[in-house]
Amino acid sequence: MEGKRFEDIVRILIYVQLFLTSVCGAEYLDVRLVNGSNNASGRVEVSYNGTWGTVCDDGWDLNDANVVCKMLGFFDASSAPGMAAYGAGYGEIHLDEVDCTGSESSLEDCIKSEFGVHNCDHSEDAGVTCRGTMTVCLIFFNSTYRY
Ligand SMILES: [Ca+2]
Ligand SMILES: [Ca+2]
Repeated sequence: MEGKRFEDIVRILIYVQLFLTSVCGAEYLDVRLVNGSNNASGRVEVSYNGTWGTVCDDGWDLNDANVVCKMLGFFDASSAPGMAAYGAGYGEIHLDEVDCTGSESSLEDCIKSEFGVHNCDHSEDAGVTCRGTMTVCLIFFNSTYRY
């Protein structure tokens, strides 16, 4: 009886985790927004091999921005400014020619260049403005992925 109840609880927790992962877009590629006026906007940076780098604005549009915002626990994006709208980054440019449909749960799942392959400079860094905080997702991220 005790063992059965424990199994049920574990099963429910696994379902909850799977549900939140699909709804919230939790993924393993780390993404952050830099230099925005709040935590919902900024220059898009992704971590690859332990190094933060930027994303080129070639082909950057709202579909791509939607994926970034979902990864961060927001509902979607309201804009996808390019041309270093949130300031030019430095160091690596990790991604170029990003071509998401908008339904992917991670930039990794989108059509795009190989990491580090690009014809850009930092004056073309991509940005996003996100909207619609999904509180349940933020709690989930904070407890599962961020710390
Ligand atoms: Ca695109
Ligand atoms: Ca390009």
